[in-house]
Amino acid sequence: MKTQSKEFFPGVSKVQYEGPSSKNPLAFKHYNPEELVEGKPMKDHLRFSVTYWHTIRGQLSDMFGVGTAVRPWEDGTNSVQMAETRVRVAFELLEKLGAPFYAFHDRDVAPEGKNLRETNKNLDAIAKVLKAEQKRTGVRLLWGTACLFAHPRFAHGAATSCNADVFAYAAAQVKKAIEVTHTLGGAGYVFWGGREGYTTLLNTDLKREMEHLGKFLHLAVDHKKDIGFEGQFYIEPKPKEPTKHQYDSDAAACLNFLREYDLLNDFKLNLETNHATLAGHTMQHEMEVAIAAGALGSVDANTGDMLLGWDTDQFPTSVYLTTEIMLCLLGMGGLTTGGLNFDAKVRRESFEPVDLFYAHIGGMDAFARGLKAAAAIRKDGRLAEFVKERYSSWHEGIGAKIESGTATFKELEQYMLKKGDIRPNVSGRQEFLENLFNEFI
Ligand code: XUL
Ligand code: CO
Repeated sequence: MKTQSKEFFPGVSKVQYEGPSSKNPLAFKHYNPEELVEGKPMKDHLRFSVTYWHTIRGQLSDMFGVGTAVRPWEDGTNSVQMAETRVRVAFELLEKLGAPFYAFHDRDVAPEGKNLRETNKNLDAIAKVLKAEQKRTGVRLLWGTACLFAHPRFAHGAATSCNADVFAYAAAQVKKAIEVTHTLGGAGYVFWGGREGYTTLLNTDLKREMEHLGKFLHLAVDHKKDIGFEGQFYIEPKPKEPTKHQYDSDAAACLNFLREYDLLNDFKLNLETNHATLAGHTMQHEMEVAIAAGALGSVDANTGDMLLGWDTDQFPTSVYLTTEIMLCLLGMGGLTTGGLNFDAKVRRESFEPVDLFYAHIGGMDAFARGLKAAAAIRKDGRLAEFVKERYSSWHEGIGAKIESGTATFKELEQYMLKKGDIRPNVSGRQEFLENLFNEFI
């Protein structure tokens, strides 16, 4: 393997922390990797990850026009040689950003061959280069996944396709993708069911398709155990796009699915902010639902545009949003195998290579601020105290009795008959709490 001395981002050196007063657009103002927050370095709280599909492969095309991305290293092919060059591009960017992780779909990193055998060979060849670059830089794989949605063979879905051969192809592809993820020491593996859903129920046997998906995931768990892969499996919910209705539509639907098919012990959720928006939820809602089930695993850190009803995958810049996310994460004791994976792309108008740096630096700084704000809210304690106090009627007397499971309907009726009636006696204080939250932003 020849070593490449060529620099792909010549105008950018290693991004440094310069503090809040810096005016350098290629410096961190808030993300200071080694700075301790609640006794832990920021980098370990945040576990930032760069996505290969957007950052390295994204061409910035949309429904109305071709890609605008200027990427001087691209030679116009999707050859294995080109794929190798892209690995060098990716790791230069990762190193310069100081991002500890990356994530990919199999087809992002290596080209599809003329059949599965050749495709697997291509993937193996690139996996070797990825491994060498991981070793050279210390960057790790947050998770791998398989692209089961771009190729025409998946038009009707993958695990939920009407065609059993497609299920078999998808199984073979996921088997290989898990193996490559394992070889690269991946901390996890994601299942996002790109086309696992339907566009019309007129042609769809919903029950059968869901059962097939359950079976598929069980087979994946079996294979994971067979090869000794200890990374975490995740499901990534999304309600629509590309199908009209995706089976993994939101956190609650995923949890129900996992419970119904006896998969809850083997999967956690990878929650994406823009998907929460599309589902009509806030990210905080999705996170609380997953945390309540002990199933929040990782975060695809992006954001949508409130005026657009599709998955715009923008870089997160709202400190309010990142504070909410970090409050949830700190509250659950932090990320373990998961990370903050920037499943985000620069705008079609932001087509220069340097824009990739501005975007990531902005996202990392926004999360660093969110982390600090969330830690300050926790240290202050008033918010947590308010919530605790709001439920104080459950701490003793009849509330404690109900919670401990010893009260009966009969007894509760007796209790209320004696008491007569009740009136709301505590304000929800939403506005007060919103003001309190803003004190820390
Ligand atoms: C698509 C999406 C995916 C998954 C991985 O909306 O979020 O990129 O994160 O397949
Ligand atoms: Co995603």
